[in-house]
Amino acid sequence: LEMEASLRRAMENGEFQLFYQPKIHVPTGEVCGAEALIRWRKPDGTLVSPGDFIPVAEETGLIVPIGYWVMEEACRQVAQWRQAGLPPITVSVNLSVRQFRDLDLVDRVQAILNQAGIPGTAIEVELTESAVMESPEKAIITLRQIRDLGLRVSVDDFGTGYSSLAYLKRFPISTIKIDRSFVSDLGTDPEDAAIVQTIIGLARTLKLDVVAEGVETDTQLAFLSEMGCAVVQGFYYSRPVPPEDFAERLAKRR
Ligand code: G
Ligand code: G
Ligand code: NA
Ligand code: MN
Repeated sequence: LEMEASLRRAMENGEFQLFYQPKIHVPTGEVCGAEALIRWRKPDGTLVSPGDFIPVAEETGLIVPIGYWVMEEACRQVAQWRQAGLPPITVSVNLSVRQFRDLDLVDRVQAILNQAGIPGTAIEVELTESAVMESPEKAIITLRQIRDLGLRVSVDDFGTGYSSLAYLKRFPISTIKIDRSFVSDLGTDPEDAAIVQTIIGLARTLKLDVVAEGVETDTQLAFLSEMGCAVVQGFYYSRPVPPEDFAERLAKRR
C-alpha cells in the first residue's frame, strides 16, 4: 500500500524516466533499434529498478497509466531523434497484460502516435506469450488493430510461456524474442543450443524476425551469428542507458 501511494506520487511528480538498450544488427554491427525500459528516479536520487515496482504496478492496475506514460515518452523521444536527423530506428515498448486488455488501447496508441507526429512503424510493442495466450481469439483482433496502425509486435521471453504453435501461426506478429535463459548457456549446454536453433528455424519458417536477448559474451554472440540470428540485444553491447547516451551511439550507429 505504501508502494502504491509512492507510485502514484511518482507519476504525478514525473519521477519515471526511460532508459534505452540498443538492438544490434549482427552482420553489420550497427544499432538497428532499442528497447525502452522504465526507471524510477526517486527525489533522493536513488534509482529503483522495474523488477521492484512493476509487479506492484501490475497488481494495483497502476501499470495501465504508467504504461501509457511509457508509450507517450517513447514516442516523444523517437520523434525528437528523427527530427534531429538520427537514423530512423524502431523503438520497442513493453506492454503488460493489463494494458493489452485495456479496451482503449488501440485508440490511445493512435492518439499518442498522432500527437508525436510519428508513423506507427517507429514503434514496436513487446508482449509476453502469456499476454496473448490468455485469450487468443481476442488477442488476434487486438493485434490486428495494432498492426493496422503500422506498429510491429514482438513476442517477448519466447519459449518460457505456453504459446501454442497453432496460434503463433495465426497471430499477426512480426518478431520473436528468444528469452535470455536460453541464451545464457549457449556454448556450454547443447540442449539450449538446440532450443535456440529450433526457435530461429521456426521464425524463419513463419517469416518472422528473431531477436536474441541477454547476450553477454563473445561465445553467445558467435553461436547466435552462426545460427543465423540477425539481431541481438544484451550487456555485451550495452546496458540500458539514458537517452542522451543512446543518441550518441545511434549517431555513430554502433
Ligand atoms: O530493465 P530491467 O531489466 O530492470 O527490467 C526488469 C523488468 O521490468 C523486465 O521484465 C522488463 O520487461 C520490465 N519492464 C521494464 N520497463 C517496462 C515498461 O516500461 N513496462 C512494463 N510493463 N514492463 C517493463
Ligand atoms: O522482461 P524483459 O525481457 O523486457 O526484460 C528486459 C530486462 O533484461 C531489462 O531489465 C534489462 O536490463 C535486462 N537485460 C538486458 N540485457 C541483459 C543481459 O545481457 N543480461 C542480463 N542478465 N539482463 C539483461
Ligand atoms: Na521486453
Ligand atoms: Mn524479454
